[in-house]
Amino acid sequence: MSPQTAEVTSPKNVRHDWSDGEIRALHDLALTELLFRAQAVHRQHHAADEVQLCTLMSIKTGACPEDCAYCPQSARWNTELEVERLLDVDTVLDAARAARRAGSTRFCMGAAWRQVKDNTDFDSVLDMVRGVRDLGLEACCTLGMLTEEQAKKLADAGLTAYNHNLDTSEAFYGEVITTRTYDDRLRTLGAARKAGITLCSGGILGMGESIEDRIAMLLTLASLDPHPESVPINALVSVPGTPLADRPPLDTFELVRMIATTRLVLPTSVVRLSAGRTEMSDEAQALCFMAGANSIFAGDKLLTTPNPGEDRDRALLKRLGLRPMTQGPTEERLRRSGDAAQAEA
Ligand code: SAM
Ligand code: DTB
Ligand code: SF4
Repeated sequence: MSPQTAEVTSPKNVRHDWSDGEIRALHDLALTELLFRAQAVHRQHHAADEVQLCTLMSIKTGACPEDCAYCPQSARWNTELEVERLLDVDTVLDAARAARRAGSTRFCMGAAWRQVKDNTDFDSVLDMVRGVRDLGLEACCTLGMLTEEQAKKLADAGLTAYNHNLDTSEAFYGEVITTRTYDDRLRTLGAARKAGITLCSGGILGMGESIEDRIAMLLTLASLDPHPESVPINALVSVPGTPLADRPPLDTFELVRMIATTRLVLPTSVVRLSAGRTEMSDEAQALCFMAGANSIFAGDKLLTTPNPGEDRDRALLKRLGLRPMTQGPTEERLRRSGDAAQAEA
């Protein structure tokens, strides 16, 4: 059995039968109690002082046919974004090498596509994946919808994870995106999982969704078996020109509650404090780490919007006494489940 096939077995003590009432009750605990419980669960499965650094790169930017209301890359909104066709493989691998030098253990490549097409661009992405893996980094891609055959090709190239966010609840989804359905999203996640690729799937807070919507999204994520190994929690970056440009900023404690609740219902997943950190204080980020977040995006850019940058993050981690992980945790998990499978054989 290959390590990636072995991963498709749920670890023990992880629940897939949460109810929305149970999740809501956790979410609404006194913040002190919620943080205490989340920290206890975090320590059962993760090192308390380690944070994974990941680097994002937009490998194809803008002119996307989808109508995601939050996204600066949709062709429907006038966001003055510079459109860029697919970057060449060497440019991407140079960036991956720089990311590794700066301490990242995962390199995530994002393309503003509705779906992957079987063409030379996809062949280049497969070369990028092989190149990133050869550097010893975890490789993640987010390329839109995938067929099972395309997922298999990505798996064969060595892809560690596929990012495809549910973004919000099924009920609120149509308020944000009309050009694809929640089921389309779940189908792509299923295709990636079937190919043996680990899943990265989470959401965005602050788009006007209710607390019920946030809980419903967590319930859907926690119902997946196995759970997504990686769960990004993004605070909306409100970009001028998008329909969500004028959303008020997310309340820090609402973010912290969601991170802690995510940690409790998805105990073994890496919880990523993703977009929106530029607007957050060091104290807010510290609370997110206390709540169970154990990964951030490093570098001064996310896909198209600003991120705090190396200097500020180095200072933040130093101030908090946190260490960047030296090995990708998903990689380690795949290796361990592969070893266990071999021992059983
Ligand atoms: N086109 C692919 C897709 O939609 O799956 C991949 C790229 S897309 C930019 C990746 C994710 O970035 C989205 O699913 C969304 O969760 C997140 N994202 C995009 N714009 C954002 C924003 N303004 N604020 C926070 N997150 C955002
Ligand atoms: C995720 O959940 N957040 C990242 C990554 N996965 C691909 C993307 C955030 C994008 C923020 C808006 C931008 O920079 O364009
Ligand atoms: Fe396109 Fe992805 Fe942005 Fe939606 S989130 S507009 S699919 S790049």
